[in-house]
Amino acid sequence: MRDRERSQCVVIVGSQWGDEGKGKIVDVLAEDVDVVARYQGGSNAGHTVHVGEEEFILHQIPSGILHPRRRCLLGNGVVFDPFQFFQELDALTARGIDAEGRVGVSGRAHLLLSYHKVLDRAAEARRGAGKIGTTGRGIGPAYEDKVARQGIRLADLRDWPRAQDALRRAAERVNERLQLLKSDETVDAEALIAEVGSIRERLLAISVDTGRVIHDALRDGHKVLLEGAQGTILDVDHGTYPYVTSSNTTAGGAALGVGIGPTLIDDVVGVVKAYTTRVGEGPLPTEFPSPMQEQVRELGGEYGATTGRPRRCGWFDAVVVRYAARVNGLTGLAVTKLDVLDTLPELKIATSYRAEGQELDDFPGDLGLLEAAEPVYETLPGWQTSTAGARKWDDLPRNAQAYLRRLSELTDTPIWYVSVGTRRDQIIHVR
Ligand code: 2SA
Ligand code: GDP
Ligand code: MG
Repeated sequence: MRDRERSQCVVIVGSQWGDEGKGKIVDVLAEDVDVVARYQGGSNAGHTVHVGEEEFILHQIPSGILHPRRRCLLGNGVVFDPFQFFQELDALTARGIDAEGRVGVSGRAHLLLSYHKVLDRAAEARRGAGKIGTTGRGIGPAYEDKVARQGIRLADLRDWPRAQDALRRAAERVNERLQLLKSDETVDAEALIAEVGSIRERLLAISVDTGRVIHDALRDGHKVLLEGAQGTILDVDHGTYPYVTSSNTTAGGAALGVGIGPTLIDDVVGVVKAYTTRVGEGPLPTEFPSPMQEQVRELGGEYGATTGRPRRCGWFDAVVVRYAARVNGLTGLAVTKLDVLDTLPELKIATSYRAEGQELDDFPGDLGLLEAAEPVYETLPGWQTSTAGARKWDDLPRNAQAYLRRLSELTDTPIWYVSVGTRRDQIIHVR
């Protein structure tokens, strides 16, 4: 039995298609940690945290920020949108959260600038019916620049004349690309330079070596959470490519994305909804038909926390979560939104898929096979009682316990936390 109380460095990873409630779980666990760091993604993320009557939706700032004194970092694996970040920071300050002195961004993080968003929208328009359904936050183009070795990192702003040259070259390149994409938009190099110049000093002041900060914190006996964004099935390597985001969302990306060695990680907590949702295009084998689709969307308030788009909903898919357990090396699960299922008379769980005459018990990498996949379901009785007030395992109705036990068995992962509402206190620590 792992002694999770003694773990110093824990990854919190989305284990479906994102929006599993990572923000809520990070906020709950941040009670007991010193540093929270994001390791990938950017302002495409929408992590919701409720404190008392107030709701906060965090896009780039880690979900530990609502606890006083926690150090909140954005690692090198993040594509960093400085304007959105300062907006978020200023909005927190205006709401009485003293955040400014507690945030740091890796100097090695790539900047995501306005032209990345222009390119994101133009590329989606060009894809037409084959669109990915991106958030339009510039994520794909920013990672493209990074991998093509033409990005601009936060630390690159220190040498301002050189950075200005890089911005001029970027504007030229982007304008060529926009023409190819048949977009009417253009980027003005001097306006871009003025824009970046206006925040340069403020940016350089928050630049840190996140790997060093985390390494030293761990050495000094402090606790660290590495907060994933999106989810396993949106990982650029392990997800439903090309219907994915452009980063490694999985736990392997955590060490890489903040700059520590993987041997420093003690535990990996997979956050899963008690059912399934996805926002954007691409296969979703257990998707509900109408009107169940709309019913669960309303019960769960399933709308994008960044774009407001309706999320697609479906039954819990144990094939997905079993795969996520393996790919991430999950040591425990946090099951969220159990309360959303409170009124349903019966519940289904997909235990395998049938496709092209075969039974698949593992999540296929072949998109065609996945698109053809018909889930094989197991049906369990519902509990039709409110779980919102449950604070320990024994408070849960027997059928809810049986449902959770079955999720754990099918995914071969112990359940460590069960969330039964949006509030901080609506959490069960399963012992
Ligand atoms: P992108 O913008 O290039 O990362 O989009 C690529 C795919 O990744 C999906 N994606 C997300 N899926 C779930 N939640 C995300 N964050 C927001 C939220 C989404 C929103 O918290 O609700 O508000 O729409 C997120 N970010 C990216 C995206 O839908 C594409 O399928
Ligand atoms: P994240 O991206 O993984 O942080 O998740 P989001 O914030 O995008 O979406 C999760 C939504 O579910 C948010 O609106 C949360 O407030 C809400 N939520 C989280 N946990 C629970 C829960 O246990 N019950 C209910 N009803 N809502 C929850
Ligand atoms: Mg979200």
